[in-house]
Formats: sequence, structure tokens, C-alpha cells
Amino acid sequence: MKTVLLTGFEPFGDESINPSWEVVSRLEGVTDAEECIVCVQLPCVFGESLQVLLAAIARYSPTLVIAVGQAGGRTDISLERIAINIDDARIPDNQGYQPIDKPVVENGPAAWFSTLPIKAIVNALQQEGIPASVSQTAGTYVCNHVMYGLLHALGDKPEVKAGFMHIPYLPQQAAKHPGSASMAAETVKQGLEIAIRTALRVEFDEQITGGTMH
Ligand code: PCA
Repeated sequence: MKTVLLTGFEPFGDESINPSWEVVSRLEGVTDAEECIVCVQLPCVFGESLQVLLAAIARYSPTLVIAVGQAGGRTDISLERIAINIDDARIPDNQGYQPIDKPVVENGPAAWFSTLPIKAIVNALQQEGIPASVSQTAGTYVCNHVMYGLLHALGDKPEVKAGFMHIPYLPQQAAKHPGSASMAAETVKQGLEIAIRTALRVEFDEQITGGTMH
């Protein structure tokens, strides 16, 4: 049986909920003949978030890790392509720490690519009528930090697939940010299930464009 590790974040900034944890926690304990899903909440804190994630990987030995985070204002489920070795926080984290232009890993490579089949996942989501796209940047806040640290830690374990998915606000959050897009928790949950199934099934990603001009 394969173990799938999903992570979501605690709320941060002015939000009282984080859609990533609202959705990820709905999949806790979902098990079938092929896979067992384990869910862990990460603090929205530089350093500590990664410690919690890496401890969970050591404990559960997953074959697939999908970290999920809120990207308020984004319009769809976005599969992150790349994480960069920079912490540059626009707002302090939940411990009041605000790094500016600090490396995630001292002397680490400039970037790590997702090892999820991101094109196949985006395609599968769109086929099911769920808005999705490839994102070329995970930002420079705690989500990028976690994605970079995750891929760096698994750099010598190509058999474990891992990556990051950003999701929009839930409708109740967007209601407080007029003009912002949102996606219902049930739709995101369905999207996450599709992403898991696709990642477990697809060994080599599809050759379809997920590029952007700008
Ligand atoms: N989103 C933030 C950090 C936690 C979260 O859910 C980000 O995009 O960096």
C-alpha cells in the first residue's frame, strides 16, 4: 500500500481559516486498496514549517507528497513548477519573523523543479471541468520555502514524487475581498483527489504546454 502525504497550512495574515487545511483535512484517513492518505497541518512559519514536514516524511515514508497552500486572488488551482532558494517575506510569518533575501538552504541550488507530473495533472483537472493551470512561481513566502525545502530534502530520492499546489480563497473568504476569485471546498477536494490519482498513475509527464508569455 502506498502512503500519500498531504499538507495544508494554518491560517495566516488577516484570515481566520486557510482553505488548504480546510480541504486537505477532509481527505484524512481516506484509504483504498492502493493508497492511504495521511494529512499534516504546517505552521505558517519559516523553518518550523519545514521541520514539521520533514518529520512527517521520516515518519510515514510516503511515495507521494503534495503540499497545498492558499494563494488569495488566484483564479484557479495552480500546480507550481518551480521553487527558488529565497525567503523574501512581504508580511511577517505567524511567529513575527520576516526574512528578506535569505536563502532557504545555505549554498543550496538556485531552484528545484516539482517532480509531480504537473502538465498531466492540469490536463486531468481541466478535463473534469475544474479550472487549473501551471504556475511559474510559488512566490517567496512560506509556501515557496516549504516547496524548496521539500524538494531539496528529496533530491536524492527520485522515487518519491513531490510538489506544491496553490489554491484560491474559499467563497466565504472571497466575500471579504470584493472582486477576488474563489473556489468551493468540494471542488478543490475533488481536484486534489484527481491530482493524487494522476500523480500515482503517470510516470512521465505529458508534453503539452503550460507556458506563459510574461
Ligand atoms: N500560503 C502562503 C503561506 C501559507 C499559505 O497557505 C504562501 O503562499 O506562501
